[in-house]
Amino acid sequence: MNETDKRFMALALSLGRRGQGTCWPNPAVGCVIVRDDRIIGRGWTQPGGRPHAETEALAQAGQGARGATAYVTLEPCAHHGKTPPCAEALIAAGVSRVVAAVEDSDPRVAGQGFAMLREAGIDVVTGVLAQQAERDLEGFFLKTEQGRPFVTLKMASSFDGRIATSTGHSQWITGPQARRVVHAMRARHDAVMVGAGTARADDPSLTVRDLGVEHQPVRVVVSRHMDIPLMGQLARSASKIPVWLCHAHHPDAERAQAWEGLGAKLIPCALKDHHIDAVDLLQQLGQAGLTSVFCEGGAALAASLLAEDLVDELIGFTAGLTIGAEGLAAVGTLGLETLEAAPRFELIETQAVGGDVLHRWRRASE
Ligand code: AOF
Ligand code: ZN
Repeated sequence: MNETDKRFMALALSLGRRGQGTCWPNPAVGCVIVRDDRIIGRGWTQPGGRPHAETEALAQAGQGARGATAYVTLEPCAHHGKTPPCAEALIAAGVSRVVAAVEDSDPRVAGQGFAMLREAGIDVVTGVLAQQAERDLEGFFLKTEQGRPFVTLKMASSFDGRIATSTGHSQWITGPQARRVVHAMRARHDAVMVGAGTARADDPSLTVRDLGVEHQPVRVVVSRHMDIPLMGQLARSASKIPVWLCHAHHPDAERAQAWEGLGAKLIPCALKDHHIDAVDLLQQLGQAGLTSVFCEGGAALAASLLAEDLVDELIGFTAGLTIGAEGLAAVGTLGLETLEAAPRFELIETQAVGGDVLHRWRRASE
């Protein structure tokens, strides 16, 4: 591994990130093709997951790819999908060297892409900036290995950890800058998710606004009885921007029909202690293709995800106001008796955003 390889891989990683939130169920891969130290092709996985990053980059490079080096953030695929495998395309283009960050965990690939390249006499180097690639592709790996998407739990709360007053007044705790940052975060996830209580109390649209971004994440609403107002913002926009309703089996037929008529996708989930089972919920979302979910509350959904150890990252926006013990706590009951049993996270970032503080935490490594 040399410095030049790292430099071009860093570029491939940044290109790969452009696809985040838009290319599910596929991973957001980046690719750079370099010849004589010059970049002759760049690509990233396209919306909906196809074309793959390599196809895009090879098309730009054209004949120049002969004898060039391809930098890819994920092992090139080896399977025949709608188009032939990327490994084959790289071989056919005459690339002489392939530098990859990480192996693909999809069982259809899992080392076979590298094997195909090596068999064709291509020099293959792996593991370049692997740690960064693993982070960027974590949701895809979780989906293929555990069947569930990566979960980010975001909460905007007062200094004393409240998300609303006792009368349910919650708009706005944090300032406009924090809200803008939240919109950018939404755009990088495959889906935004809230519980029914939040959908009723805030009537949110859960869209990405004012950023010049066209792509919208899926809006997932977790509601056992599907009791979300049919005249609300989510319902009104369901025909244009996807709404997925995760509900209990055997829903009220009229409500189900109404939501389906509006264009919503209905996802029946198992129950646990009279609530939607968070484990089953995430398995269903993984099966539907999502690799990352940005959960924006409320307290009950947050608690059920935390209780099942399903939160990979926490993002808090803390505002400089206090609401008091009568306010609504950010997280519902967890039934803990000792601190040892509390879900723990490691701090990875703090930042002032307007008049609020942003803090990001990651699941603590055991
Ligand atoms: C690549 N480059 O840019 C991506 C890859 O359904 P398909 O045929 O599009 O294949 C999806 C699989 O391809 C996906 O599960 C993952 O293994 C790989 N994704 N591979 O060579 C890419 N996005
Ligand atoms: Zn491919």
